[in-house]
Amino acid sequence: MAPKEQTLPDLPYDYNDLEPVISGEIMEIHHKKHHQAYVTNLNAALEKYADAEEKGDVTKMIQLQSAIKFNGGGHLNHSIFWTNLAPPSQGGGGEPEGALASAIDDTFGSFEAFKELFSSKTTAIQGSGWGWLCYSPTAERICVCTRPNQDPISDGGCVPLLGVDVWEHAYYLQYKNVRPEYVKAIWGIINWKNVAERYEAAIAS
Ligand code: MN3
Repeated sequence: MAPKEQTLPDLPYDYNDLEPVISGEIMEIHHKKHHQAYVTNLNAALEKYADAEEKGDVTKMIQLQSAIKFNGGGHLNHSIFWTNLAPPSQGGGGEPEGALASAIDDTFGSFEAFKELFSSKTTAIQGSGWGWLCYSPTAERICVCTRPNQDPISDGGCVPLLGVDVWEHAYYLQYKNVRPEYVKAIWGIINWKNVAERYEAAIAS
């Protein structure tokens, strides 16, 4: 059976709506080229996997795992990332409210302390990767974690709430090598409503 084709999701805002924090040029390349490439390569790998599965070729199926993880992770991570962001005119920036705000205060002491921890861990990622605020259903708490490459946070059983992409393609055209400035600026466009909805869904399930 042919696998269901994965598709590039539309952004919930225009490419230049996140300026001056993220330039329209970065957003367009990031979405149309990078994210699209993960989707295209994922579909190709899934198709080959289905073919290998039909033939019972376990060797081939194992060989395809890393391409599926890398491109599938890239597709999932970016799909979350786009919705985690919003222009200030659409509610981006500010601080979380409600149950998520309480969980952040309880876990990290304050919103400022959370931002500091998230920023320092995310900035310190060696090479390419992602910083995450996630929810651990087993520990029943939120936590800040990082992942290299496109490894999905769900690997360790956690539910992703907020991801920040620190691959150079996410900031280099604008911030050059200064990753800390990009991470500092991104707080101005975080869609806390989206993050809070993800948190509420995670604790309810
Ligand atoms: Mn990216």
